[in-house]
Amino acid sequence: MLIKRPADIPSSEITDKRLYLNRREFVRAAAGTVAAAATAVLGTEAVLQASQAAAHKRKLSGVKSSPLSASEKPNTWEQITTYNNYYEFGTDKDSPSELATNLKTEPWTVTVDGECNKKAAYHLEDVLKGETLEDRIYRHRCVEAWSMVIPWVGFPLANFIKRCEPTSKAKFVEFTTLYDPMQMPGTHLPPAFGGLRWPYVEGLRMDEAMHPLTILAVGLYGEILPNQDGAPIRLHVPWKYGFKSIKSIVKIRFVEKQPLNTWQDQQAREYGFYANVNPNVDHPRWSQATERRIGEFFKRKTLMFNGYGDQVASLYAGMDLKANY
Ligand SMILES: Nc1nc2c(c(=O)[nH]1)N[C@H]1C(S)=C(S)[C@@H](COP(=O)(O)O)O[C@H]1N2
Ligand SMILES: [Mo]
Repeated sequence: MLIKRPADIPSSEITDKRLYLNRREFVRAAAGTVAAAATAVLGTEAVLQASQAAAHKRKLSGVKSSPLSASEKPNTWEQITTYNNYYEFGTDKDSPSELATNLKTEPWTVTVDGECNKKAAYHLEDVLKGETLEDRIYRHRCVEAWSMVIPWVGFPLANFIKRCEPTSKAKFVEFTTLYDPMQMPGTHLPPAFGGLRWPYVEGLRMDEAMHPLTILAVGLYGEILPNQDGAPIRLHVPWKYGFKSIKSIVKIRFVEKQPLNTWQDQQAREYGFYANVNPNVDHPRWSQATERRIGEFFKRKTLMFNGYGDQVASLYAGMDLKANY
């Protein structure tokens, strides 16, 4: 093992690093180690090819526009691909665009497991089989009170779920992101420096997962999804805070009990399971009443369910949304 896991690093070394490295530099140092190791194993040429695979201008064909799109002007490609949350590649907004370029997304396997009849390791091509890709312009609201409008290319998660034939015991769907410390320098960041425990896990109630607005996205602006945005396949649930929209999915599991999602597990006071966008329920450390659209100066009012209330409010009829945040 070339790279020390946080558990292998003596605490004296961590304390030492703290004296002269900030979080960002720590992740960069880890990234350097990973890149050096990759070069040693693959040779420089292979590393260069891998980074080219993630390049801009890889058009997806046969994309239809969706009637479910928001009628707002999307953010730019530049904004959507350089201002990201993807902690596996660092906690700074510009880290994922710099550190995720070499993530190997081909071939890609999504394992389907749990309460369903069609348990299998699906190649990405099989997940996409028979799907018409749609251009879906969705509002995207991060719990940190910024927002964007993103022209995803994707298809309804419901379509894939039906093909998996969940049993009557399947009440929730659990999703897991790839965890590969060799490729993901951010996973070396100890929790004391803002790191998480991996892999990243999210969950939806079955009716949320089956809702026509819930999509699996494989593209952006008509092109293959850039790695920093969750390539090759990520969830987008437009009426929920961004952290529900899990990236680079390798496992989908049908379960009877409510899954413990990463942020609720690790900061339960601040993040719940439902995470519906709600201007009336503040985050313990800041207000959720307004948001800053990336690229705009003035803040806007945050809308209940991120403006998708007409379509999703009925899912939560009779529920106390203050208790179920
Ligand atoms: N695996 C994984 N998925 C993730 C995250 C993450 O850190 N790791 N961050 C989440 C958060 S907090 C947000 S706001 C969105 C950001 O998506 P974007 O970078 O495509 O805008 O991804 C979500 N999915
Ligand atoms: Mo977020």
